[in-house]
Amino acid sequence: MYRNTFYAGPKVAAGAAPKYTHIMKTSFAIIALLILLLPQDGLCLELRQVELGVPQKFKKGTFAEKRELKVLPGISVSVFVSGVEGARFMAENADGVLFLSVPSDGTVLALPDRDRDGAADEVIVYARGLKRPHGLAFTDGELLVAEAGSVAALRDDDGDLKADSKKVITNDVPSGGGHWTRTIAVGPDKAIYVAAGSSCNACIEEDKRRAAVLKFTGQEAELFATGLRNTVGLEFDPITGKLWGVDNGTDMLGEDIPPEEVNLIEQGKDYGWPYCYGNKVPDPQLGSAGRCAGTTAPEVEMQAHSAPLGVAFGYGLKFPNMVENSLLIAFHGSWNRSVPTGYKVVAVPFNEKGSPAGKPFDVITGWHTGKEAWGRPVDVHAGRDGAMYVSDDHAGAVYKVTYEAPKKKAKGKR
Ligand SMILES: [Ca+2]
Ligand SMILES: [Ca+2]
Repeated sequence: MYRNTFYAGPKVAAGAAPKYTHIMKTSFAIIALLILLLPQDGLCLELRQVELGVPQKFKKGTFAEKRELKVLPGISVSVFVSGVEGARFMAENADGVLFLSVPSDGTVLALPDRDRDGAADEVIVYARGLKRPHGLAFTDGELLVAEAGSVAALRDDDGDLKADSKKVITNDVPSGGGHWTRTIAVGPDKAIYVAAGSSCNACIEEDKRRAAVLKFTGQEAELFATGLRNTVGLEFDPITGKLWGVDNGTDMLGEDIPPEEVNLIEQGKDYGWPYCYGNKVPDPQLGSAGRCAGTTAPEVEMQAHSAPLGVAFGYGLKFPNMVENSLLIAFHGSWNRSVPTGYKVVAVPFNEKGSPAGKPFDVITGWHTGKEAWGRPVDVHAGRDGAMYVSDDHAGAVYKVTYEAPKKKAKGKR
């Protein structure tokens, strides 16, 4: 459904009638000019099937057999680490070492690739005994970890990639049932922002800290934004300093409603849940047009039940402009839909002003074969090395995604 039509230009020209009027000539000139004005990398958005690269040491379990993905032309995907079942969120330290949370194990892992061969050399337990550690963020050399009920700062003083101290920043983070993941982002103001999803599918929360983004400048939570059923991916645009998040819509309303949302998350705003979804649409049970008028609509609506989790701005990636200048989103995939959807990485193109500037388009798909899912993307990270990293809690892996421009076809062919 996200089939992008940005490059429909040449098709329009090919299908035109042979009688060229002046107007048509002008149109052709404009189309030709538009084609010339396309970004240099003129990205073809048709996906191609590629084999997943699997280093010998990871050829077991899910990766014992040949696996394929569909990717934008020029993209390669390989296993960076495997055997990390329940792999969730990622962060990278100043030395380019990738960190990974495994909430089901209570651990945060460090995954150094010292020989830079594109695969983690070893899996080091950076910290253990944590309470469902999920969101990670580095700030001033410390690793902030969002746990169920708290945010802690972990520090490795001797550089062995094992934490030596843990300091609790706040205990004013709601724990409890329902959407348990806590994600975290550090603002340009140095404040800590934590997303806490709802305790239920659709209900009126007693704890105001649920279904909200909380802001911490000290130990006490401040309600920053509300009406966010389950915002998981949360990221500041490093250029504009604005906060963006993806929200998971209510289940059981239908196959294609409500849309999953990309929201520009701003102070004091109400994003609707449980009363409204999408662009101020009243929830059939709880909502009303009056109640919805004061809510903030999403910036981008996406396929219902895709389950968007981690997000990352692509700035700095060694990828085509359209991917680099985008908000990348990992879709975990549906459960509340007869035909599965999601199970992929998409990009929402952003313009120079830092606003979404087009429909989301697929970057990598294929973890769901149509019969079964052998993997489920969770988080996406734009590496300092220009590569993209994608975690997968089902296959228990992190993938490294790289790009090399496809060789141009020789002229005169076709
Ligand atoms: Ca390595
Ligand atoms: Ca240490």
